[in-house]
Amino acid sequence: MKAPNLKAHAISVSSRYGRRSLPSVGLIVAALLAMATASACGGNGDDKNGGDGDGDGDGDGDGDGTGGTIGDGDGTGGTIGDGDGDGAGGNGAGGNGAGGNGAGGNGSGGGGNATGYNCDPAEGAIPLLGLEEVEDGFSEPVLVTHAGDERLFVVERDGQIHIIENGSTLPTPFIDLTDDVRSNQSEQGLLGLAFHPDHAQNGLFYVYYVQESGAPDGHSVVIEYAVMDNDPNVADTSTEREVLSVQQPDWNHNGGTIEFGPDGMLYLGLGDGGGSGDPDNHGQTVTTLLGSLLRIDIDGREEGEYSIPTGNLSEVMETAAPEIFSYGLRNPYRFNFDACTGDLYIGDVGQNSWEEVTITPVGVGQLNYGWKIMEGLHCYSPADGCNMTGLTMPQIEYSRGGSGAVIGGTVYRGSEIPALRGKYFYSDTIQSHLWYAQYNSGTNMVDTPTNIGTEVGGAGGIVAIQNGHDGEIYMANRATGTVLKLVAVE
Ligand SMILES: [Ca+2]
Ligand SMILES: [Ca+2]
Repeated sequence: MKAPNLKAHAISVSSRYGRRSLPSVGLIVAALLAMATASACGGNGDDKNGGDGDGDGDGDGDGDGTGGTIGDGDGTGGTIGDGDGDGAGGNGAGGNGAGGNGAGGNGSGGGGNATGYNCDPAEGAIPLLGLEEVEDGFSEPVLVTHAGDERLFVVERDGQIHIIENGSTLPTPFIDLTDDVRSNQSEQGLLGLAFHPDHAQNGLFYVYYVQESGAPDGHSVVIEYAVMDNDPNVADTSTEREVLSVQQPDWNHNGGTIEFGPDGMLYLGLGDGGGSGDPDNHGQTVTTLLGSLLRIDIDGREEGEYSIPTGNLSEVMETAAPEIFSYGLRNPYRFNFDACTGDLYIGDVGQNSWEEVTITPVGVGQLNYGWKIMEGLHCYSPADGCNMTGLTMPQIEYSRGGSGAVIGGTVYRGSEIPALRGKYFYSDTIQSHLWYAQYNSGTNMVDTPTNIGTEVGGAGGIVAIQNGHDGEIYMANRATGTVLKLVAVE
């Protein structure tokens, strides 16, 4: 594997399970890859929901997770796609043998619903593709995601989350945060939702939104909740716990994604604070959280509401705020981890000229993604002759063409369209484009993206491209109020 700064910035995924000695960078990288492979493909079941993983954490990539044998009862230990997704309680856990990642396994044992992520290689020819409506009637849906089972969770910008189950929306909202959420400006609102890796056992989930309180433009907050003891389809709002709060200096560039990584840490993308042209240079200022990718250990409570895992930026840059994993972002509205490789795909919305996607190999952090020294692959400040030393460049960029906003999507890991496995989907919500591209970790490049915006009948308004528990790709269209599924057209 080759990647800019890989040797310098590979990290250990240590965490709450304790820090391990690290034999060499090469082995760490190998171990991290092994971790991703083990957790995704080592067995049947949900890599998020854990199992009996007891990776030995010695960094040699030989994790011995036992999840594969108990996964869904068939013990095939094949791809994670073997999970039958029927959510038989007590089954379906596993596949989290965390091979030698130094984290000692993500599993907590028991419970969990099998997911259908399919990590097999792509096969066959890519068919004609289309978007099928799953459900309509939502108010500005900005995200669709899952909790490790077949339900789809739909996040509405003004503060409600709804569940689609068996093809229809449940009558009672999962949660209603309308009174807490500031959504009067177009980039504000309830923007992010992530389920704890052990959600099936502990019921915990996290929301990210711009809070009403706090002049001039609210605080961006991460709040933890648990579901009701007797009803996993309804949040227990009495369990509210504020995890993180960041003052917003302007109404725009609020990021929007929170997601658990393959290391079990919670990642949060914060924009540069807003305005235009990053007037306060937050992107390159590491003493503030704005303009950064944060990484915190939500289960480590010794230091307050979370703890700081090893491997963050401050280990190589003393002045950096401890929560920062990487920096130099303008507005990383949507990012996702590949469920099978753990690679991180960040869509960073551009200023006036270039939209970009940067793909970072699993576990690699302590990077500077460039803003506002650069916009995409081009100097921004200064406009000519900027110093690119040490900056991590995007693998994908395209012209805004006057206006645009990249929507970072996800990698197809489903079973229904085998030819798409490994393909990364992303869009431009304003230009109505929808692309797929194949990332090659060996060259750290993508092949020429294919634009299927016209083929699928337009992609305007799509603001989230996410996996369901089945690895298939679902989308939220904010403009039409619909949730869509990527399908093969007969
Ligand atoms: Ca802002
Ligand atoms: Ca960049």
